[in-house]
Amino acid sequence: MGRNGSGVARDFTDLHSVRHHLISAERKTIDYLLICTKSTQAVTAFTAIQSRLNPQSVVVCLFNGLGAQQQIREHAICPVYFATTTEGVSKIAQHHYAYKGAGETYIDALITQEFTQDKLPLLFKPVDNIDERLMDKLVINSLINPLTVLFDCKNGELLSNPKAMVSMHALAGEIALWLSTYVRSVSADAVLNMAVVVAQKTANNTSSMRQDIQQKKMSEIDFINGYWLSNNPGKLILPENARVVADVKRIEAGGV
Ligand code: KPL
Repeated sequence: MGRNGSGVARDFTDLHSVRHHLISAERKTIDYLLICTKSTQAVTAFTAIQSRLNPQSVVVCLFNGLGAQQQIREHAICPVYFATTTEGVSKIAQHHYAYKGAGETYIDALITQEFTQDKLPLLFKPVDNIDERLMDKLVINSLINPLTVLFDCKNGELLSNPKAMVSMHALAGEIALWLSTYVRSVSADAVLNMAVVVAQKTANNTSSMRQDIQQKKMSEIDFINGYWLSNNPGKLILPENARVVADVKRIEAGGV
């Protein structure tokens, strides 16, 4: 689905460098809708296509960040399931994307109310704790993505940059405080470790946020670090998150 809900032809190059031409079928009613836009565009894309859903349709939200999933669920007339993925794609030209590496894709196990496990696409691994996994992904994206923009580097390069690591430690401390206050007790070291492991595994990746900035697109910063700031009823002090949000927005607006 295009960002405005339109059907757009796209090219896709797989891991074996084979190029596929994909054309979306224009049918009136949508049975299964997979939303994998940017989180900044998910609600707009859903709203544009919503009239083609019926109560028997099934929607799956598959994008980074947190916040937009809940808004879509509140507006939908059909079941909405949450999923998260570490599959990687990169845009290599207008309407041409390349698969950059296999990751894991988890989906709320409640999806098995709609499909028996053998009918579920193999890509999806049903899990009982999707909310926790979405939160873990948010933690990882909060510690890696904005810093790759601010230090203009690949994921792995953060680990050898002392200034980036000072910031990553500070973000880990604030996010551990947020999680321990609102969800479950967790140490700053445990939070930091989650991001370090992923930065090592994806060392050669350009994070999705850095790609957005390089392509002069709006970043997902409000749905990533911004999430901790806007879901903070106890008014915890989170200055490093506030700083990276402001700095990424300044760069996004064309500043340095
Ligand atoms: O999800 C990612 C992203 O770039 O959005 C990570 C895990 C950081 C990999 O690049």
